[in-house]
Amino acid sequence: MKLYYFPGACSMGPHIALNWVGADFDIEQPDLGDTTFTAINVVRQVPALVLDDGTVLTQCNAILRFIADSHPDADIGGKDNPQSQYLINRWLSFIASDLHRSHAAYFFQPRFIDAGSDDEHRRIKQAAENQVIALLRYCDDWLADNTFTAGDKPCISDAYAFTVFRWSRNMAKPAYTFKNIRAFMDRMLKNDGVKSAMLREGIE
Ligand SMILES: N[C@@H](CCC(=O)N[C@@H](CS)C(=O)NCC(=O)O)C(=O)O
Repeated sequence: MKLYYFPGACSMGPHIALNWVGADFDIEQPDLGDTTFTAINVVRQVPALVLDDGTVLTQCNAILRFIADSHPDADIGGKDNPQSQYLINRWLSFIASDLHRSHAAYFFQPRFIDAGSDDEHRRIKQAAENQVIALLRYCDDWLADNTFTAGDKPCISDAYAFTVFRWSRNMAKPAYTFKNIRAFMDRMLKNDGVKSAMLREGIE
């Protein structure tokens, strides 16, 4: 099995989950423009997970769900419990569709305006940052009463949340300055699967 990734990108969510289930896998940073990689993922994004039989899996949440469901004993996806699965899926959706996406305009303004000026880029970046901070406030409120996003032990939505929380570190109010998010991140930083993924990806 091979996970295509970039250090600290959303692919770190699946990386953490693969560690949690004890999977045997290689990792590789792709050249997004190279035809070898576009043959694997035509939309030129990580993560992509290539299984031993050559099957290619893409889309962070689908990969996370696959890892959890194919390793039920690891219990990181709400095993046999529809209510728990609902909560995990709800958080996966929120992180992908809201939190992750809001960062896109912060990092890549030219994708959001045609031939924009520096001032327009600056305003898009600021608007994106405002949106991220509002969403982080919601996460912080939730984590005041919850140890992890969907219960009292780490699951796939935590792997993704932890990964995306790191992206705000250069914003005016980074995720780690929110008290409950900080406590969540500290818990995750002590987790072996998280530590191993960060080490292997070469990030602090
Ligand atoms: N909807 C995709 C989003 C993947 C995505 O945004 N990947 C980013 C890294 S976090 C990427 O590969 N970006 C490269 C680019 O867009 O040029 C998923 O859930 O897998």
